[in-house]
Amino acid sequence: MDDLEQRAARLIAQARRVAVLTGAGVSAESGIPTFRGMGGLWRGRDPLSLATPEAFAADPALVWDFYNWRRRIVREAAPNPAHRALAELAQRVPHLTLITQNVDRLHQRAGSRDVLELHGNLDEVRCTRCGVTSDRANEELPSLPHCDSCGALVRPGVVWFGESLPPGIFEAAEAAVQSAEVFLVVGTSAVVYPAAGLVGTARGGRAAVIEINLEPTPVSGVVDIGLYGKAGEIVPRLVSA
Ligand code: BJW
Ligand code: ZN
Repeated sequence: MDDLEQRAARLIAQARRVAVLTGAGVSAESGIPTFRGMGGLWRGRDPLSLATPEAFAADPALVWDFYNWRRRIVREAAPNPAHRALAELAQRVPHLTLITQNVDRLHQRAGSRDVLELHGNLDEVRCTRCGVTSDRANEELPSLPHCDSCGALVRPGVVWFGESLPPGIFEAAEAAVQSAEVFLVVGTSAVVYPAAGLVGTARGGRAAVIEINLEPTPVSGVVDIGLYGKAGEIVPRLVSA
């Protein structure tokens, strides 16, 4: 552990309130493609262009094929040391709030409880007509899955660009970041709002911000400590120190 990591580990060890924000990078070592960077294309398309209500309206079967492909990857994946270390950290810190942009539920599978899912998850689907939500985890879904209650087309239970976040979730995340002494920002490119804005929220409060990422991001200039390398290596070191 170098000096910076030691400083970060000390801050975490002394904190009573810790907030954590994770992004796709925390699941990369579980074999789940990230959105930007190494993720690349899916059938020649930019994955981000499929994460919109417009794409779903234009070609729901294409968008469902994309989500069904990802549901399969996630089903076959397992939490990695970063997920497990964050679940363990929650046992040690008096108040820890885990906020994630990820839809893969690997934090929950690693043992984290009360995770604030800013962008929904891949397990649930929502009816486009009656709005009923149902859990279809571990199920192989067709290209055009239908609602058990009314028969209309269902959509993935995730948050696409231009859509609002699930009610109350972002407010809870902001409150946790405002009262935190340490805010860990792990494996996110920090370009998608409002999630990325939580770093500004932390700066307005009293939290020391620690970023962990393979490389610097747009928020690196305002964090207190930047640790650059693999989350699956750095996070466990910080937690066990
Ligand atoms: C590693 C690693 C390893 C790799 N170890 N690290 C203010 C300003 C500008 C724009 C807006 C704004 N407010 C709102 C907007 C519009 C928009 C937005 O932010 N656009 C920007 C792109 C400019 N935001 C929205 O539309 C949001 N809604 C909203 O604001 O509602 C209010 C509203 C309504 C109507 C009109 C206007 C406002 C909703 C955003 C929803 C985002 N949805 C997605 C898809 C979810 C479903 C799905 O999974 O398919 O969420 S997009 C995608 O990006 C996904 C992710 O959660 C999100 C963030 O990505 P993330 O997690 O950071 O991943 P990557 O791939 O970007 O980065 C991975 C990182 O890991 C990299 O940095 C690597 O280096 C690192 N890494 N391996 C450590 N081993
Ligand atoms: Zn329905």
